Amino acid sequence: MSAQPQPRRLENVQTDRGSVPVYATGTVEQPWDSYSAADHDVWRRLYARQREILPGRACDAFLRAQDAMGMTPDRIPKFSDLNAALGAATGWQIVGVEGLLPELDFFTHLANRRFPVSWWIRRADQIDYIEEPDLFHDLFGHVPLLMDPMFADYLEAYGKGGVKAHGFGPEALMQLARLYWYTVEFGLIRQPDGLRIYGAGIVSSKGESIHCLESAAPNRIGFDLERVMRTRYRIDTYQKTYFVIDSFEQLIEATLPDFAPLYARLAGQPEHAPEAVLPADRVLHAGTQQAD
Ligand code: HBI
Ligand code: FE
Repeated sequence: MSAQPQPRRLENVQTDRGSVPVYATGTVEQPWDSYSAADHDVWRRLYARQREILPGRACDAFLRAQDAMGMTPDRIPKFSDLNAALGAATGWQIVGVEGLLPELDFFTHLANRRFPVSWWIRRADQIDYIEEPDLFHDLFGHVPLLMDPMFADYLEAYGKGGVKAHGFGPEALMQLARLYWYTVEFGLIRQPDGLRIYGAGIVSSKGESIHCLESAAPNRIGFDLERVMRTRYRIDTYQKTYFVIDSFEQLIEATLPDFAPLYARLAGQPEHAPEAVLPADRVLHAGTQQAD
């Protein structure tokens, strides 16, 4: 049985991720007592499955933080418990929401060190894939790195940049959405002992956790802010390109400067296809783009 009621759908908006539903805004108290045994079981199965494959694939900071904040497979965590650990580590808080928020609401939460988490979890028949961010994706995928001081600062700076970008129009917002996609959702990081995952869209997916590191198909390219902001992305397949950072410090350094001159420079410049490899790229791996 799924968690009820389902979020209230307000409208659909067109983005380069396709048509995306926007839900009722506002934060909600996590209705923890209303989770069914089946809901807890979905959490348990997903948690166990990911933690089995993530050592040696997810970055050390992610795995360490997950343990430090007390996430376990036993049951769906209480937001209030996680908030105690988060607050002490970096001052971030999670707030319950119905689902996707309008961009400005989302950015405003991040700018104030609040991360919106869907309160409901997917059904058992959606274990492998769900289009909308549910509690497992948000909590398991996004929340652990909020314990990391550098990543915590990056996400706040991103939110502040997003609030400002609203004054620059749809092109700037699309470029910022690409930055989010290729870092927070699908980013890879270079550790001394090899490439690792930090993106929430990857660590919450078994298939992509393996594909992004082990498949010859996708490109793996050194992170460059302007390159990323010009690159379209796919929402219907594994990524064609992963961008690799050297440290979370690199991300915060790239994101702190005012983006206004950047938007001016990028205006009217051609976009890059999701699978493009360019002469100026720092190529770690040029993908075959063949199914494997
Ligand atoms: N809302 N709850 C929620 N979670 C997201 O990840 C999210 C969102 N609204 C907008 C949004 N992401 C995207 O526009 C990002 O590109 C910023
Ligand atoms: Fe996400």
